[in-house]
Amino acid sequence: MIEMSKKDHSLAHSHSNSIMLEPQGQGEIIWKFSKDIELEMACNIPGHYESGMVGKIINK
Ligand SMILES: [Cu+2]
Repeated sequence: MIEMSKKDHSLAHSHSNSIMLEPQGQGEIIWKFSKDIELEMACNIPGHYESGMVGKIINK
């Protein structure tokens, strides 16, 4: 996927709120919240959201 993102820049993740990983890869994003919040996080690769690459962030 990282190689694909070099060719199709719409797939690139170049800002601090996302990370691109190879399958089985690991990474870390640190988000700090100043209040209780519920968010949805998801992969933005076409078809991945629909395949279930989505989750919730609940900060309480
Ligand atoms: Cu994905």
